[in-house]
Amino acid sequence: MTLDFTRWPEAAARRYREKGFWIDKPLTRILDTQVAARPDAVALVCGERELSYKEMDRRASHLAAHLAARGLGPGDTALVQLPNVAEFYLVFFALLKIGVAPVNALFSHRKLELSSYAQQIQPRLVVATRRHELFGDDAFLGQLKDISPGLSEVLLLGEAEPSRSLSHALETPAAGPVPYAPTAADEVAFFQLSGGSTGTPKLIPRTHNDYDYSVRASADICRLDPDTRFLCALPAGHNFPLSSPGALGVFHAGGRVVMAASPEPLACFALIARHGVTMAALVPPAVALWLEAAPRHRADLASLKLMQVGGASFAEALARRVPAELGCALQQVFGMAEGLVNYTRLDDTDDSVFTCQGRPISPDDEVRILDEEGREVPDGVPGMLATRGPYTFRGYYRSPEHNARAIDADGFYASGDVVVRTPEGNLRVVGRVKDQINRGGEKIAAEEIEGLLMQHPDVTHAGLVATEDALMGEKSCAFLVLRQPGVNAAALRKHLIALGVAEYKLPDRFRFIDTMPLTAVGKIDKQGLRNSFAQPVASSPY
Ligand code: OOB
Repeated sequence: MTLDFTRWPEAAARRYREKGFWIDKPLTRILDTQVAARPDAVALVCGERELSYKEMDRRASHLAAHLAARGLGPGDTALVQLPNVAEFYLVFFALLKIGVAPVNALFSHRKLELSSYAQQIQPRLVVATRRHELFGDDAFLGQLKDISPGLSEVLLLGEAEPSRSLSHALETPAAGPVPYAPTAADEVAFFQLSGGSTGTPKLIPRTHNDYDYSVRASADICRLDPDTRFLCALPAGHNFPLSSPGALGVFHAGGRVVMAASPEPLACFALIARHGVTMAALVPPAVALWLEAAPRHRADLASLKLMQVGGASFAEALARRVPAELGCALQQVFGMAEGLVNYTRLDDTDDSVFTCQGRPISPDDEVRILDEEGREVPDGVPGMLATRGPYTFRGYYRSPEHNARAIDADGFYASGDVVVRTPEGNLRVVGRVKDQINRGGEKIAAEEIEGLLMQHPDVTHAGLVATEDALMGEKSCAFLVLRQPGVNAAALRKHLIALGVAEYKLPDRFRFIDTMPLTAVGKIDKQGLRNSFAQPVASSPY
């Protein structure tokens, strides 16, 4: 059994193999290689726990056998929601071993996001923690079962009942031999989450071949080696800390991943000092907090050699402070869960590193920068980024309508970013055409929130736009036209929370207006809304 997804055309796949990008090995080879090469080296540090490669593999194998014995295998999917704990990688490798493709939901995701993912992948397995509000009792699990009738296995962290305890399944060897194997390397290994600009969050099938290439090539570009100690402080499942080069790149190189619950500076500084962390990956607002706290803790940061920053625009003024104030090199990373990742290189000039977001991983990453008519623009002129390549997907999972818009006839994915190419071949992100708010690296699809606001009986029109914010880069503001006066910001927040949307997607501000400005074609005039944000609005309750 295999999952249906949009494959690369044969000719492209052949070329990627010939060039050695696709090596036809499952992602489990990352772990297998290290179990053979350095079984006792520490792979993972989480709190007081240290796991060697051998121990990581042993636990993942126990879980793999446990699930395979229950009939899970290729063609099946899993919905996984874990915080930054060692179990995240153990579960990830266990599922790869048996060919079950997971969606790794963010810990901040709530009922709406998880239900939508379950709807789309129809999971047979849910892995979660009792510590999350949705899994404190079994009510939501019941709802998931209604959405996905084939859901037969649940494994929870913090669960007392052994048959549903994730820890128990990781620690307990199978009673007898159980056969299992990963899916073929050109099949779906797992699903990445799209930041999205549509009403429902979309899923991105990633194959072993394409993802493994991005991991290997990223590890090379960032010069990872067995001495690398990587602080994983962003959500572990996000494409940046997972594969750019992220934890998988570090495992590939035989290094060590140190897990942090969040990017909060003081806890991270203590981890850096204690474990000799050499590399960290952060979003811009977290770097700002680190810069603020660093002067009082400079000694803690002595081992840090490389700070990667990505996920959202990083102001040049902050970028310039990183080497001097954190005592390490800076690397900018402009990537996307759909594939393409750009890095400034470690030997680039200071000016490039401070002002650019880097260049693609692969010589076969094709990047077109297009004007409104779809013509390529010259270097130095801003245009919309479209890309295809050996690790850029060819279509969202089961979303033919959206794919028709996001991917052109030649297979180029339009990321919705406005970029400029410099004469040196570096990209600079200068804007965005997709209807998305980038709240410090966390992406909010305007359409999704507008749809939820419109579900309130008193709302007739809703428009969500980005507003500037000194720390977060962007925050969100909802403009609303009401059927009748009365409902206020607090009531609308409550409405959204009750619908079960992740908290980071709640509008930071609400503005009430009499009429919604429209464009000539009758769409909400987002630019008009953004412009009016700067001016006080007469009917605002503030
Ligand atoms: C990363 O992935 P996603 O899927 O959460 O978000 C992708 C979008 C990009 O299309 C762009 O709009 C924005 O996030 N973005 C940046 C950026 N890095 C990402 N905008 C400006 N400057 C940057 N450096 O965010 C992601 C995936 C892998 C590695 C790094 C980031």
